[in-house]
Amino acid sequence: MRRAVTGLGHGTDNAFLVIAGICVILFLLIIGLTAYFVLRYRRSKGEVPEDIHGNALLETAWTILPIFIVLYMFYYGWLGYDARRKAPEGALTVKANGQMWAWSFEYDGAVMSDRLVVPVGRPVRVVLSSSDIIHSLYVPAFRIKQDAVPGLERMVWFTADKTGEYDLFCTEYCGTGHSQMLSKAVVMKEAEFTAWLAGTAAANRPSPGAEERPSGADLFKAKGCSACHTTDGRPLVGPTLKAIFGKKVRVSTAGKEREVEIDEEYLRRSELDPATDVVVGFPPIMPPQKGVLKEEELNALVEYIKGLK
Ligand SMILES: [Cu+2]
Repeated sequence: MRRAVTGLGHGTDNAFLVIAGICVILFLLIIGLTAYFVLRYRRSKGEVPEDIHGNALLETAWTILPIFIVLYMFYYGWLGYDARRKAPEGALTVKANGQMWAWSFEYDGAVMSDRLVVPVGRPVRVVLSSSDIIHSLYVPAFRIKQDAVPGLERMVWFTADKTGEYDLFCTEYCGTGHSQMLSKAVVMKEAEFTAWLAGTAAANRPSPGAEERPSGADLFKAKGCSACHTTDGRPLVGPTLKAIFGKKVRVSTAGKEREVEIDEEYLRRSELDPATDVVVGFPPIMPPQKGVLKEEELNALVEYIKGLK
């Protein structure tokens, strides 16, 4: 598999190769000997000698040898594990948060992104958290995989050594939208990365004089809405939000079906407490945003959805 990481990534590959190599050797040895004995001592040849009972040397050997083989495998695994426990000083810190069903990445508490953007050749420390249940951040090209656990902070680090775009997955089954929980890890040259960071920070910042208001379109991605709702008419895990404002929709309210018009109040209710009215034909699985979204974020999202034509 394509690798785009220095140091630790080699350790992972080495551990894999060492363990796989030992398995292949053992497999060939055991199957080879079995096949040889089956042929050599087959009954029709009448060459079966008398039964052998006990052989101290042989039994000691096949007990002691495997112990060393297993310890050797453990040693290689330990090397990789130990090196991963502590990120180098001065590593760039990125906060990653998993939620059903999207990743969001935060730089310096200000810049938000739905992709993991990192500079090439610099160690990056990813601090993982989760808003709901266990997710797991997995970037095969970086040879990293670490669970994001609610209530705990977990850490993983790497140094990417090739620019480019790499697949980023959630690898802990986390519900209906799990397979949509995809993103990209983007490795940029240091100068490009600095420009990206500044550009994204400027886009996130309100223009001077304007009141502080996050953009609904950015929130829609950053808060993970886009993992389940499209704006182009396709249904996903949840219904599409294309041109829904003012439309009538059939919902299930406390087990009874009814028709409601999608107005501002409905949009607010559907975000804060989605279980109240569940659109018929979709599962009642959206996580409530009460206490998650700030008032201005909710307003921005409602405005954004209203404007989707
Ligand atoms: Cu997940």
